[in-house]
Amino acid sequence: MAPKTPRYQPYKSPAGGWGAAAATAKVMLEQSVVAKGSKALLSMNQPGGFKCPSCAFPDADQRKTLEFCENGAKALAHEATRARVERSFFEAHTVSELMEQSDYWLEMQGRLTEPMRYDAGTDKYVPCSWDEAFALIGQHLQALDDPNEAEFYTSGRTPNEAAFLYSIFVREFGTNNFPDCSNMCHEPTSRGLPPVLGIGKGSVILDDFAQAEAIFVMGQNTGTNSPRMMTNLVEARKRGVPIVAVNPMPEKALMRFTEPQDVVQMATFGSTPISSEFVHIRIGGDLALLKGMMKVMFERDASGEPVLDKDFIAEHTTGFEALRADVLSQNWDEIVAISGISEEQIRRCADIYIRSRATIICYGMGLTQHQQGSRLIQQLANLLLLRGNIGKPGAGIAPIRGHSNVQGDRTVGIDEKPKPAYLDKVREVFGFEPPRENGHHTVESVEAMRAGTAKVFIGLGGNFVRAVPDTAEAYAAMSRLRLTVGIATKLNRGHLIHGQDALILPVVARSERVRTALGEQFVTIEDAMSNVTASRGVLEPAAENLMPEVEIVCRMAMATLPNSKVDWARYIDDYDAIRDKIAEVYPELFANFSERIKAPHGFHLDVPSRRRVWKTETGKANMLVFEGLLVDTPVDDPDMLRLATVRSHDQFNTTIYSNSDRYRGVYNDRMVLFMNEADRKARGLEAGQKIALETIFHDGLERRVEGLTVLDYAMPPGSVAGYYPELNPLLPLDFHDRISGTPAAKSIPVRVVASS
Ligand SMILES: Nc1nc2c(c(=O)[nH]1)N[C@H]1C(S)=C(S)[C@@H](COP(=O)(O)OP(=O)(O)OC[C@H]3O[C@@H](n4cnc5c(=O)[nH]c(N)nc54)[C@H](O)[C@@H]3O)O[C@H]1N2
Ligand SMILES: Nc1nc2c(c(=O)[nH]1)N[C@H]1C(S)=C(S)[C@@H](COP(=O)(O)OP(=O)(O)OC[C@H]3O[C@@H](n4cnc5c(=O)[nH]c(N)nc54)[C@H](O)[C@@H]3O)O[C@H]1N2
Ligand SMILES: [Mo]
Repeated sequence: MAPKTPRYQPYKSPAGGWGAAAATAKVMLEQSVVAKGSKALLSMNQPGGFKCPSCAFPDADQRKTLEFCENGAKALAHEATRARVERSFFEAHTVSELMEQSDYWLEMQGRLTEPMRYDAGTDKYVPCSWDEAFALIGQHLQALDDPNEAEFYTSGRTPNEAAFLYSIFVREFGTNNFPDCSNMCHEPTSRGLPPVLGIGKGSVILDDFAQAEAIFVMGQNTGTNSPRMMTNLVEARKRGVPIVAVNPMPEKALMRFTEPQDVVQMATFGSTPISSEFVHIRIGGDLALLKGMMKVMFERDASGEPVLDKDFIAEHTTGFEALRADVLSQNWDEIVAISGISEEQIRRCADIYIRSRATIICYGMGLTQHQQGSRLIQQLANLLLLRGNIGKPGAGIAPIRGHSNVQGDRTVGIDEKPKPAYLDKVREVFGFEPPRENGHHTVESVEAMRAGTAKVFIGLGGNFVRAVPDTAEAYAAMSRLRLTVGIATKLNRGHLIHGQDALILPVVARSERVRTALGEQFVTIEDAMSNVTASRGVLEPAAENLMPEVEIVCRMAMATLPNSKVDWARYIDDYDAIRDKIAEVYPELFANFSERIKAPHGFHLDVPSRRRVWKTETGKANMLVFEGLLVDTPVDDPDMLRLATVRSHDQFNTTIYSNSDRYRGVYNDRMVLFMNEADRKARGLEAGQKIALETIFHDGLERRVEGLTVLDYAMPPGSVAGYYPELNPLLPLDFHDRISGTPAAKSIPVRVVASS
């Protein structure tokens, strides 16, 4: 494939619309799946069909006959692709040769077809039998001196049934080392919210969007990363609901959107303006904005206006006085300087918030991926609590999760810090003693690999080494392991960075049928609004020799734990039996799981904060104080820029669908840096010039990425953006939120240096 010429040209049309329709058709053609893909799309997110493998946004009960978006279609087309990676492919390329190829190229080779084992003699992956693969895993795990020398990663596409069994297998084996993609994602939600609201999940359901009187979308690129949510935003705007978008990038779909499924709008080239208020925040400025809004509220309250929900505050919360004192002690000059937002606009945002009787705040990685991400989310909750906006119709906190089942995986046991009550249940239900000490989250697992204390890595999905910070060090650390295992649909970099022994184990994908000795099985997933639904693939598996993830987990367990107390053989075939065990371990959430899941749209897991029941130590919602206005440690360097690493419109995390990002006007290039014109000129740079970036960090390690093209873009001063994962070499492993362990991928302190 000859590289196409880069082109930079602002996108003039509204987001969505014919551009989205055309992109959907294009990807179906590219992957040669027009007929098969179109048929599958009809079943996507419909009762009896499968759940979209892309994002975690819920589907509507009664909305549309088609319930998918452009990016869901891309995810499906890439999963259903005709391209295959067969043994002849591995025969033709050494692993070192494959390392020279781009992530995009690797992705485009297609679906994995059979288990492969690394052969050091030839530096190639060679075919192996499933029995051989599991025996190798068993041998390596049994040979460890301590079960804590193994790291068991999960990526959020894994369904509940496989994730639950994996959590049981790993605990019976003897460790809580569960690094998870969530550790890089919404962990600040999972760890930050429980002390405040008693649960680390959102309190909103889809129906709330129809009743909201104001919606804030903070640090989230809706039109790209959860496009089905655009329907809710469009509906809200048509009702005249104000939408406030808070983002350092003027993301296209947050400005204007054409609903591809709105026949009239499509035919008339119409569109709906989305944000009524665009808040062009500086990177890391959200805490100052939130405190500014609260300050306005406290000031207006002091002058006798009824802007606070005092009954709610008195009955349901603690910490109000301390919060007020902290917020009132902040001064406007600093609030304005740090947020980059004028006092006038902050007052306007506060006014929108005060006028609304029911407000939803949605947020994404722009808020979580900061050094104080968890505490920032806590302040967002405070803002909602001040007007009783949790636990009433049309209001609430809405973390927009990433992977389609990332929330479910956590619910069913993928947790490196398990609660004693849960461990007691596991012991009671399965009859073994699970380990009690905390295990590793993602950053800690990389640290263990670097230190040489980790010896085995098993990746249930995902592309760990490409997703984590400090790419080069992570590669080196992974390469020292004794065994690496990638359980995957597609070939990725994580399979090329391998231990002394290495396996690639290909799985049946979400859109494909799972057949066992007991007939066709289905799996379940939990969306970002706590709905659990069934997912039944409709396509034939991509190859004969693929294995369902559930079976892979069971067979790893059988090979590793010959004296296991768990009836693994049964679960290979009977997914209802797995669900019965989930119900036993989580009686409050999953009682009668096998029955309730039969409802066409599944069921909603209880979220106590929706009922204004606070499972905190005080039994109330606790307004916690976070002093100051900074979510990232200040850097004393006048040249410093804050770099946010973001997703393009044409990627799913480390999977690159194309090298273009049409809404941001970038074609055939991912090595770009979005920069404010004044910042560029101040550095004496020309637009289009190639530069390098260097991280400003205190550990003495040089972190540099070469060959980035500077593009003039409407970024706030001092804020720049570029693409993940290409810029991960700039993200220091130690640059993370201490509460959640989440790398601060949105606020890397960098400086521009000449490209060598
Ligand atoms: N098509 C597609 N869908 C996806 C994914 C994908 O890669 N592709 N990934 C999935 C996953 S795992 C996740 S977690 C989600 C991610 O979805 P998002 O949360 O939308 O993730 P990002 O694209 O990383 O960036 C979010 C936004 O944060 C903004 N931002 C950066 N810094 C700041 C800041 O300091 N303050 C504020 N307010 N905003 C800031 C960026 O400009 C960007 O618009 O999407 C999921 N869905
Ligand atoms: N700098 C920077 N780093 C980041 C982020 C950022 O914004 N900036 N975002 C972080 C976030 S939010 C996340 S969630 C992580 C993502 O980290 P991961 O979840 O580890 O990465 P993905 O790219 O989603 O994983 C893609 C791979 O999953 C495999 N796969 C796909 N479908 C299936 C399936 O059904 N089953 C199995 N077993 N495998 C499958 C395919 O082989 C594919 O190559 O990255 C994090 N890293
Ligand atoms: Mo994520």
